[in-house]
Amino acid sequence: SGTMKLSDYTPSAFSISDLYLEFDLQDKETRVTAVSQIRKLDNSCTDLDLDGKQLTLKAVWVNGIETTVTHTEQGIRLTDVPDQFELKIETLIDPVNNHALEGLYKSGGAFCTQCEAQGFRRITYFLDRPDVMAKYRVKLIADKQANPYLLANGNLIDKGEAEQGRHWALWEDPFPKPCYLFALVAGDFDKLDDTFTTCSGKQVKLQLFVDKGNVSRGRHALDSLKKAMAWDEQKYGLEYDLDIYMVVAVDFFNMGAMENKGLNIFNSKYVLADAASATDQDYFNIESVIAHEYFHNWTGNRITCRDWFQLSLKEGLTVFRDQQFSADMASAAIVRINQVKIMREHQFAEDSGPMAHPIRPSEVMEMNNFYSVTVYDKGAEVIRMLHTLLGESGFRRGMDCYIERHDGQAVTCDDFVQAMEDANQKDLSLFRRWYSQSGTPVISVNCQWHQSQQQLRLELTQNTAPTADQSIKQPLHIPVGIEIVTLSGGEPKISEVLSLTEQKQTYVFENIPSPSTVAVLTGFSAPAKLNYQPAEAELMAVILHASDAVTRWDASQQLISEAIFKFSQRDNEKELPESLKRLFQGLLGQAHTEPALIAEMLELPSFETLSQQQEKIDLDALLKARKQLKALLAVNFAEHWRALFEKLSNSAYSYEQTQVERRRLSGVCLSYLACLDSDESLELLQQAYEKSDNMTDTLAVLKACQAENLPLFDSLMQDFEQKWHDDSLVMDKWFALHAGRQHPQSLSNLQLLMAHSRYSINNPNRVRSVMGTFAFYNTEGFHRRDGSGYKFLTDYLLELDSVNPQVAARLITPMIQYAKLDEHRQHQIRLQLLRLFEHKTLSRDLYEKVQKAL
Ligand code: BAL
Ligand code: ZN
Repeated sequence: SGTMKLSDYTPSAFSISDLYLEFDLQDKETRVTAVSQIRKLDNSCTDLDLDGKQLTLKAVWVNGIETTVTHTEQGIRLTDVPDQFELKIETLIDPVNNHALEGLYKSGGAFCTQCEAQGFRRITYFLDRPDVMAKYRVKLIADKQANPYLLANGNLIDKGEAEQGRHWALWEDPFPKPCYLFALVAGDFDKLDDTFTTCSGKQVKLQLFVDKGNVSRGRHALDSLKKAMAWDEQKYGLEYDLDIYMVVAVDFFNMGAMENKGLNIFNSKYVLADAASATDQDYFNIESVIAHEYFHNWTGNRITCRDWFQLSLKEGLTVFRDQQFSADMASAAIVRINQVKIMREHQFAEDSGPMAHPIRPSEVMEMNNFYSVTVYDKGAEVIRMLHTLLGESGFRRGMDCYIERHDGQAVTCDDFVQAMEDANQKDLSLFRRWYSQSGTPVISVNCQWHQSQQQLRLELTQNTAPTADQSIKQPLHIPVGIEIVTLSGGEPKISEVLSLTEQKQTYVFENIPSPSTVAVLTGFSAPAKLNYQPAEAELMAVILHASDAVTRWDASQQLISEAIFKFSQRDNEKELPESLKRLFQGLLGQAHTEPALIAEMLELPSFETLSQQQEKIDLDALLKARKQLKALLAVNFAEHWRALFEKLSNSAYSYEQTQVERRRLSGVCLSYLACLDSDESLELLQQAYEKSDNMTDTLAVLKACQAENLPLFDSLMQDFEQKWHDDSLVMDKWFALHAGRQHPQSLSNLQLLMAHSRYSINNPNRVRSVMGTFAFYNTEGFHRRDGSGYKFLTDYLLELDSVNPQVAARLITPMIQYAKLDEHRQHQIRLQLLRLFEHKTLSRDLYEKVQKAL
């Protein structure tokens, strides 16, 4: 029902060159007047169909003459329209009661908008599709006292006073844009001002709007913006194109942020930071999201998508660009490791579940469901592979060609690959399959060193299992990074990228005189899984001697994973394997040299990552095994954790790389120390909490106590709540810590959280911190054998779906990815999915997922 297909795309029969919008902003009854200049492109077409949703239509005029229209499923139809005409439409909308947070709504005291993907149709009747690009003029009229700031895209060209304490502002955006990039904001804020001088000497005004009283928390975002602007000029030669760039932080927002032309709207979580209230991770995320939205100005806004199936054209590319930026700002290896974790924990799960789709989906019921980790993160991996295959300068040539060729257009993923191909005279026809084929390829590795021939033979076989959306799979063009490492650590060291294009290929490396092994898929050179079990000694050699940090991390994670899997197959394992003893001994010994990398290597792979390595999981055994191993490592190295922790204390907080790395490692030490059931370690945790001058260290203590369910957790959390109960963003951390806690009463705890005065089902950040954390990360609680965790989520989804379907559809993810679980749990889940399925008024968002999961 209502499925859209990529293959059904047809160009619009009408174009709209100019749009004048007037908003008479009132809480419950905002009057919107839209005047479009329309031209018929397809002369055989007599009727004009416009999209519209939840609008009250007042009147329609064609060339000044009032006209009647018919209402359709999608909106309205005008029949027998002229070849060229002015269309004026007046509608009423209700921002205060818009809790779906799409279109125009109120966030706290401010009016704001979210139009991507299809929110503009909730503002006026329009051709709500990205290939219809118009020039906008926007007039806002509102009460002056409540809304001293009236903002829209582009440049402010006029303003004035109106009757009854109202005022108005007129904005003009010189660049034609699709309606999903339209934005307005009206409200009262504190403002931070800055300027950026572009490479051609143009002065750009930068303005950051935050809730009153939050000025001191906006500095980091503004500094990040300037870094991003400079980076895009230097790296890609891309300069900002308007005289003003505005960022507004709002508290009610479905996504992270939105790249509206010249007027970004952000979830306040990705803007506000200071040492006391934000963690290092928050600082990192802010820098990365600010950059992401800024980079969209070229990859997304100047060149946009022809249709929504092409979403990865702008998102995959822009995520790749923000990853490159982050790697340049911080530690490249750590940034990469964290991206690999996201792929393995979330994208692999999506690709093997009922919502599997290629990075360019071919069928969509609800577009909001395709703002996915596949389109974004796998999309970025596909761009990264192009970068690997073409090299830094080849990729830049391709980007230059893409921008020169398509500036001002709405294009396809294929246009992008074509530009890369043409700029480099390289055949990418096989590579294009990454855009149309879903699923995670598995690369099986057979590696043998032959002493007599001094040869290393490597046989690679690729295979992609059928996915829910596609049964037949073909070989892909996979760049496979390899590093040959001698077991002794001596020469030769060989690193290269192999181009695997067939199902099976053999590679022979000559002149390898000593016993050697090979690390495969180094740097996560492709979004693939490996079927490869090197011997322990080989993994150890890679961990010790490989030149690439990500490769060393990966090998250590594999060694640890195998120990966990072995533990999970036996009952009460009490002995730490020798290999792990040696690994941890070695890592702890060199911890001071690369603290962040060592922190990553010392941390056990997550439950989600472990699950993705197995066909079927014994959830209880796997959780238990992971815990047992952690406890053994804690006890075995108790003195090391303590000594290392003491050495890592920092001076006064600053968000600066060496400090960040030390805090990261110190947090890992705490997580092991919390496993030691001793007065001494409790004392240490308590002191660490009291001594902390920043949120990173504070949260590390709380997380450590939470993970081990220490009684200390309760008293610290009470203290934390007293200190922060007026600060919603910090309270989200408090909510998440409680919601993620394993506890026999975890469900009644959730109920208490949702009755808390700071909780609101209308705020997506609150919902995500409580129900999101529970469903995604409280594995014990959510997957209780009696099914009560599934029922709890389902009850909540039924309520949330009528408020905010987009957020509801995100929260259901852990419940539809159930194929690896035991039969009993699968059955419990299906019962709940059926309840949803039979619900009469289920949103399209949830319906699409539930129906595919059943
Ligand atoms: N375009 C939606 C938010 C983002 O990806 O930037
Ligand atoms: Zn984006």
